[in-house]
Amino acid sequence: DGYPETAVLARGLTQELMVYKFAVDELMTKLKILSEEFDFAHQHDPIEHITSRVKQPQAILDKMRRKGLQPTLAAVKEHIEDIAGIRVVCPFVPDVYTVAGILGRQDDVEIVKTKDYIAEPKANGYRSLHLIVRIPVFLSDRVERVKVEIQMRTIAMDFWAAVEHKLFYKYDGEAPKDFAAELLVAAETAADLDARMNALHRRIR
Ligand code: 0O2
Repeated sequence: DGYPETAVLARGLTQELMVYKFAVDELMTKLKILSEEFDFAHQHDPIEHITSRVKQPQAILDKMRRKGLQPTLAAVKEHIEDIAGIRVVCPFVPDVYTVAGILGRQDDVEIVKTKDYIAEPKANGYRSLHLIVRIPVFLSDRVERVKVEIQMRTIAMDFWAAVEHKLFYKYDGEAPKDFAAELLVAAETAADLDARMNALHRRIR
């Protein structure tokens, strides 16, 4: 973007971002094991699917600017907690807490922060359980403790969030008047669907 210091930082970040990929790889393996073993032990897989991503250097710098922070490597590491991101989508609401609980009890997983937007949805209706975890990554000459953001939600919550993300970005913050109210109703409809599906699941079991 023409700023020499951010160009230098973007290059430095590319190297730094490697450990975030390793942290994501480790957590993806943990979650896959959890999914498979829980299914075997309880005849129910609490995970529908998992996706992951490491934020692009430019997206990290854009977020620093939005937050009004100095674009230094130390500041990025401290303030951007979703450089490494994993999204766990579960069939039912209780599965979200089951997976979070099992993961949090693992010795090498440190829960840094929990934001429960399922218990307390955001004003726009957004629901998800967000965990910031820290896990050790063993490198050739050192161990790095790397932060990863894990977003956990049901299929219905994921549907709402994916579509809301699209609509919100399309309107660029200048949405029609009734837009927010419609989104909120849609989020409540999704939550109702979750409750109905969970009730059916409980009856079958
Ligand atoms: P993107 O484009 O998904 O990467 P932070 O801004 O992360 O430092 P904050 O705002 O306290 O701190 O984090 P929070 O509330 O835990 O939310 C972080 C991420 O959750 C967002 O990342 C989104 O992915 C998701 N999220 C939060 N609120 C909403 C929402 O209302 N709608 C949707 N669709 N997603 C949401 P980014 O980097 O903001 O965006």
